[in-house]
Amino acid sequence: MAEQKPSAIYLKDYTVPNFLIDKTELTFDLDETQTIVTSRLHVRRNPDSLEQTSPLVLDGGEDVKLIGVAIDDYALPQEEFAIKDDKLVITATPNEFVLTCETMIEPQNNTKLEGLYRSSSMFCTQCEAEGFRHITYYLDRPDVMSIFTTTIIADESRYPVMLSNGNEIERGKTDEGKTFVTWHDPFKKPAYLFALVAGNLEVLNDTFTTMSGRDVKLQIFTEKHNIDKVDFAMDSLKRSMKWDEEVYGREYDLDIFMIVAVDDFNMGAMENKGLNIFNSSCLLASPETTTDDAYLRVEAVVAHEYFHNWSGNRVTCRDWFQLSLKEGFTVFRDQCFSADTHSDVVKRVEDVSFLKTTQFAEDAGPMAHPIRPASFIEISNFYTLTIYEKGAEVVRMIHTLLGEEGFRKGSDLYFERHDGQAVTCDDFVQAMEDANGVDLSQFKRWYSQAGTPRLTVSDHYDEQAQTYSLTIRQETPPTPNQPTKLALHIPVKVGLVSNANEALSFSFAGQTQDEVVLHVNDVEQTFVFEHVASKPVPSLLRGFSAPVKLDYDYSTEQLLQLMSGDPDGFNRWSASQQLAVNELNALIKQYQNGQTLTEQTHLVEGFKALLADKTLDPAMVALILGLPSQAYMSELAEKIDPQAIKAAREHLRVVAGKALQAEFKHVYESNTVSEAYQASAEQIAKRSLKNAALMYWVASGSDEAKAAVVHQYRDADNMTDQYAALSCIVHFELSEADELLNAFFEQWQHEALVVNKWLMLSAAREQENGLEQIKALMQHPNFDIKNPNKLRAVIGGLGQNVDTFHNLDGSGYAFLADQIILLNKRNPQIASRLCTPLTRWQRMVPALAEKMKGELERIAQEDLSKDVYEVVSKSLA
Ligand code: B3K
Ligand code: ZN
Repeated sequence: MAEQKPSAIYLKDYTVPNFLIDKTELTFDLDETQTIVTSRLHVRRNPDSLEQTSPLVLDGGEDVKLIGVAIDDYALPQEEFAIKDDKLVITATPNEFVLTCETMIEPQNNTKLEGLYRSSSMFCTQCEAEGFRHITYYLDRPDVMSIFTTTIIADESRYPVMLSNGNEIERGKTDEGKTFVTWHDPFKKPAYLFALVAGNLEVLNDTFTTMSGRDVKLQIFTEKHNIDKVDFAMDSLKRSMKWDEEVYGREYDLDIFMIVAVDDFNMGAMENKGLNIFNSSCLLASPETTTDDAYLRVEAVVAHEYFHNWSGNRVTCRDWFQLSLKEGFTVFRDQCFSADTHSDVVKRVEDVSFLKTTQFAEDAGPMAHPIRPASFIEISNFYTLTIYEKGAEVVRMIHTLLGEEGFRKGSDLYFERHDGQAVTCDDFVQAMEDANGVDLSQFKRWYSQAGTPRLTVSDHYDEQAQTYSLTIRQETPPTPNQPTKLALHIPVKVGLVSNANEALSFSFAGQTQDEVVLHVNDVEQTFVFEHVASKPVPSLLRGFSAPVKLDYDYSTEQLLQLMSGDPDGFNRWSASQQLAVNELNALIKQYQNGQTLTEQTHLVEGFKALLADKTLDPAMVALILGLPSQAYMSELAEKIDPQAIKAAREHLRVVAGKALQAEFKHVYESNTVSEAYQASAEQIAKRSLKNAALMYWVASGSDEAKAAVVHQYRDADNMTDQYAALSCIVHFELSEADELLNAFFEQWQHEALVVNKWLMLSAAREQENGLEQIKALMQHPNFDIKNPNKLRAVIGGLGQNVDTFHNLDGSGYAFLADQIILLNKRNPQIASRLCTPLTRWQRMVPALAEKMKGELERIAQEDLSKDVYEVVSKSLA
């Protein structure tokens, strides 16, 4: 490890800034060899600070070279300032002054993709969370909010488009014949929302008329060859703007809203004020090159970033411990938008399935943290599933507790009370409490307590008294630095189902009803339902009303019954998953004991009823057919045995495929879409069912199915069908696998995003010499280690490749560790993300755990970036 170990910072140590910056004037002289940034900061002492004589300390970075600094145009001599630990320290300052700084940076050498950098032929920025300090010296913290005016100077022939936040206010020529453009953003904002783009870009123009009748200019910029792929994003943007007006009463505020697509981006997208910057994978869409899933992602990310304009930008975070204030709330908002646009049950199943697979695993590992962490070493490591997805679940629970109207009253008060401020999660909950006259103090423990609570449920039916009681115990397991846990306030939505598969009504709290939200707020509680006509099957945690694990000892018959008859669509899926999990667990045991895997399965009965039910949404049927994933079964396992899980899943799929061959063939054939491609709920649903059925049908070994899948590949007019067929062909190693994988590359080699799909599928392909294949992919001319999408494609594929990644000789883990070491300094954010599978080492079966741990220890020997250091040291603690 590095000589000096990076140290943590703590929420409890928060103090207000000693100085404020009212106005920020920036000039960028862009050039391929060096970029000169001049800043004029209108600084004054913060009257609320307890330190009225402290020096001015500005954040900077090792990549920022100071050329000169002046106070009120007096150039400071060497002895009047110092650079210490990347910070610019000025001991003596007036109480109010203009600080001028001239700095030099080299965006072309910036491989971290943080601050100002080059992607393809453009300049672009990424400043959240602490990227701005790599552009110039600044008070780079979200509670310092300023009015920005930005001038960009560049050679117009190479950079005809020059963008920044707000409105363009001036344009002209410099004495040297370069072009300058000045932008002014009238809204105060923290530096993390600053953005700049310069390049040779094409634009798609549109307009949106807001609810008060203002016309807003909408622009999406891409490189020339991609401009034909942004219509769907533009449409999504307009629908998001409308939705936020209708559902939250939020109107857009500037005269212009711009989005730019860039190829090299560490994450999905960024909500910079008025100038969102997107990873091209989250913006571009065309039927031929983009799958349905990717269309839905584009729609969700466009909405998410747009919604941040209020939940994040107009009201921002006081400090980075409050990150979930904007991210949890905004994820909740984008989830609701997608649910309203498509099917709410399908959307909920997808989101919950993702949460239970990935966030639950994080919450059970060495990086577990509450949605408002108490400390961190590197904030970039805290853009996590917990902050985002669990954060959204916490907001959703508030919504469940207050109801639609109460929640809206709360959000109105929150936006009105805090417009233009940098606030905390407490402020959010306070607004919800004040608008509704409720006390959420116990509920707030969700913000400070990590770990996934487990609810253990038992029941009793008293036939004579016609009462049914549910006893619920809650327990949250210990997590790092939190050995003991307090009881949480958990909303548990419950309904009762009769043996005849009908909703059973009951009286609860003096009211007759079909469904109730139980307030679980103690370690153990019993809830009594009265006037229950017959012994019910409980339908628990409907709609996944809280992010918890639930234990109730359902019999197979009860699960089959709920799967086909629960009036709550979400719980039909839940029951099917539980049934499949039970069967997979039995198969895993058999595999581990060296027994022959049983051919008997009740899941087939459930599937049969499901496939025959014509009233169901095809998308729901497809979701129910989806076997619990390798990752989900891993999350549930006491000790993860990847080979056993894989064998069990493959076996169950083949058994079901064979037992229901005719049914799958029929469903496959009757769900073809003959109309032109649309990313509509209806078409997506049909394609998802058709392709789910195809997988089982091919698994059955039928020659007809094999011919059908190859035919589908060759005949497809959209990427969803083409890729589904290719994945199936590769997965089952049909004789055409090599030929068609090559053909796929040949066809799409000029479409970077499709090449990524090819890289991923090729890397995930289970073959004897798997690791050699992966190494070859990383040498392929279309691979580029500097591009995070390509790296994620190959390493993501490796992660899915059970035989190669979890090879008992440890070679898969060693290869991953090599990549982490290679990227550690070059792109610390990406390197740190790549560590995730290794952080789970304690959950693996001993032989694999030891190998993973060995690799973490090897990484720990290196001179580590803060990002990788934090994850590795916490994993080994
Ligand atoms: N706010 C950004 C994420 C920034 C991540 C910085 N490492 C995207 C989003 O959540 O909308
Ligand atoms: Zn966000």
